[in-house]
Amino acid sequence: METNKDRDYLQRCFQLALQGAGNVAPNPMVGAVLVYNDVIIGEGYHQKYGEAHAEVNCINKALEHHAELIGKATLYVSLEPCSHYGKTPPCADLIIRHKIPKVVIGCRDSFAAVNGKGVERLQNAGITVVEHVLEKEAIELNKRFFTFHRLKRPYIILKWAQTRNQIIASGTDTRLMITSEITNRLVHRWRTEESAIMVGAGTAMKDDPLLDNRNWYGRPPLKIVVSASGKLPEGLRMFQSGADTFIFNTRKEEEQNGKRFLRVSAAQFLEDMLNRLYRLQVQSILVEGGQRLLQSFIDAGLWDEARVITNTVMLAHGGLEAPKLHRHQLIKVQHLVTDEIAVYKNDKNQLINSDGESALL
Ligand code: AOF
Ligand code: ZN
Repeated sequence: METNKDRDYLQRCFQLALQGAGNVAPNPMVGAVLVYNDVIIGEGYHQKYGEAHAEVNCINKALEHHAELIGKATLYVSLEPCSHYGKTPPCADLIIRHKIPKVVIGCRDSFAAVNGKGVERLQNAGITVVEHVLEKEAIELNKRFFTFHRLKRPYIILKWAQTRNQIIASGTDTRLMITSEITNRLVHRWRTEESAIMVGAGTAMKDDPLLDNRNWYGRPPLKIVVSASGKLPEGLRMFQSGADTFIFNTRKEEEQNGKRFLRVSAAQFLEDMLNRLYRLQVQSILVEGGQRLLQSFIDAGLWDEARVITNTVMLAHGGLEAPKLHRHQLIKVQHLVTDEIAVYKNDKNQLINSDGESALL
């Protein structure tokens, strides 16, 4: 049976897990705490892709000062401990070796190599496993990871900024700046949290964006441009900065001074592109425009989340209208200076449906 304390300790696991945001993909974010007699004796989280898992860091911390208590403690982990040899050895074996008698987990790991086998291994060793504690929250925490494995494509976040009368761009060749300086920073944070940023060729040329995360701390995301012809001016600012750039096009497959051209079919552009990104382990993308690209993701039902920034400005006429969402659900609204930020989810692709059931179970 789970208790309120179990939920509190798992909440702590979530807080810890989030410290890994932006650094662990395509792995999930995971946090762990070891508790003896209602006192936390060790904490840890998965800090970086390819490095130690949460359980390892947590147990190592406890070993520093409370080694003698580990065999009597309860381990809380936001995700089922792994049972496979990946870049690191199985966490389940480590838990067994340290004779930890009880493990409380948020949700199972849907990665095929684990998926229930971690729990089974612990139980076979006589360990008490309590499951499904704050399960919905645990799934939501790793919405990118679970969507990636369930749908075999990246988690797709659409983002655009619009005026009060839903105009997203000027009708001319000039760039329309809608959001406040502080919202621009937030967008840089969003970029840091995803594996890649994507724009269409029109936006790449009209706005000439740097497509980086210079106003936030963290790893720069991969840059992706969608351009049927694959023809883009050499002088674009995004080509001057560091991170890798992919150009999805229908003509060529080659690599040229740090730019990687990936060829996809014209008839199945989006599907092919997402399939390639899945195979390249790109776990999530932030699609930042333009209007046509955003609308094509929406019309194909290929999106998970939309973040719509609306400013108080009204633009009289001549602008390009914002994309239109179908089958969406408003999740939250937040205000930042003169901007309103609304987050919508795609009704169809929810990991947790409106009855509170998980699509993963
Ligand atoms: C855990 N704890 O903190 C994480 C887990 O290549 P590896 O060894 O890093 O394994 C990656 C897989 O391990 C990843 O796909 C996911 O299934 C699981 N991640 N498991 O027990 C952790 N990050
Ligand atoms: Zn592990």
